[in-house]
Amino acid sequence: MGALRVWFTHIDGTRGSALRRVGGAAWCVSAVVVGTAPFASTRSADQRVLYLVIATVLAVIGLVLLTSQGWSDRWGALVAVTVPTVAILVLLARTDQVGSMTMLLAWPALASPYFPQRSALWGNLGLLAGGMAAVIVLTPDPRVSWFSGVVTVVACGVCAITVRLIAVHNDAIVVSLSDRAVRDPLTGLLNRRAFDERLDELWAEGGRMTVVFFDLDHFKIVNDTYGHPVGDAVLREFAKVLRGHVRDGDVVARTGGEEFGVVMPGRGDTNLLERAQAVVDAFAATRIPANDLVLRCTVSAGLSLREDRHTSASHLCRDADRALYLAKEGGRNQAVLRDGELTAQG
Ligand code: GH3
Ligand code: MG
Ligand code: MG
Repeated sequence: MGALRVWFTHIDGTRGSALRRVGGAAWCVSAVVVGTAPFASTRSADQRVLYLVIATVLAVIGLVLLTSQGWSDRWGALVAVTVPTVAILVLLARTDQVGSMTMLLAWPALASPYFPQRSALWGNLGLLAGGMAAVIVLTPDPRVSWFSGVVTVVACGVCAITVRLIAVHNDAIVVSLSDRAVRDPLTGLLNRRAFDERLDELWAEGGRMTVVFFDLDHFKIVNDTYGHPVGDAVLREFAKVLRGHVRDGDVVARTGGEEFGVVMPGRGDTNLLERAQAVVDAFAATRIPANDLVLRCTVSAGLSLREDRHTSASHLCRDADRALYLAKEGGRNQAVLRDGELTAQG
């Protein structure tokens, strides 16, 4: 059970790796069953060889699905889909015991949806259709007909396409769930938890960084005067302004009700105070339509640059908080930088 939980909790990226691992394990278990079963019953030597070949094919697919995380998908698909398909087709073309063995082609066909490129699926179905036509012409087994060939190709196609649709749906759910876990639904910015996590990561990297906290001014009055929905519109508007002023790599979050945080990694020497003040000024100049009115609101900001005296990320944040407090005390609608023991105002 523990191992199963580990599989499912490590779902990441497209074509969920958990799905791939479950599929891989199923293939390997099937390989063991198919490889050993004929020896526990009365089978001819020829049939036992056939079953062993089939078990090998299943084991190859299973092992590739389990271990190909680091491989390029192209190679994974080649080994888990194309090679077994060709191997089975050659086997079918040469034996007079085809019977229901054509259904073996379903195994690599079912492996194809685990690989993101569509060519793994469509290419394999094309190979399968052409290969089956060749098998029908070449096989010494008179029981193999065009009808059974068409049924095989259609059945494999339907199974593979169904699994692919499920996998794509699964990917979409995983992406949306992981996105929802880190985003604030009102503004679309990162939430507090994601902010703290990114802050800790950047702190651990050890480089230069600056934390800025923004807090809307007298926001309670906005809510009390115009109502909560108008307050929400103001929050969304500020998020828009903030987004317009950050650079790639900055971490931007709504850290609380009307509080926002930005972590700017790797920039300690540029005009940080001016940049924060630019956000403050842009917001003060923004006309926010609300019901029949147009509102103007302001925001205060506090900044702190990482310095040697900072012992932790929360120490750095405390300094940014302190600067924000000074900005409020100094009359609001301004940015204040906490720099060592000195405090400069923008
Ligand atoms: P200051 O200038 O000192 O920051 O004053 P303030 O009124 O902005 O601060 P205060 O902490 O007194 O009020 C914050 C308000 O933010 C209170 C709360 O109703 C409001 N708020 C918190 N979350 C939300 C939200 O999601 N939507 C709306 N509309 N209001 C919110
Ligand atoms: Mg506040
Ligand atoms: Mg406030």
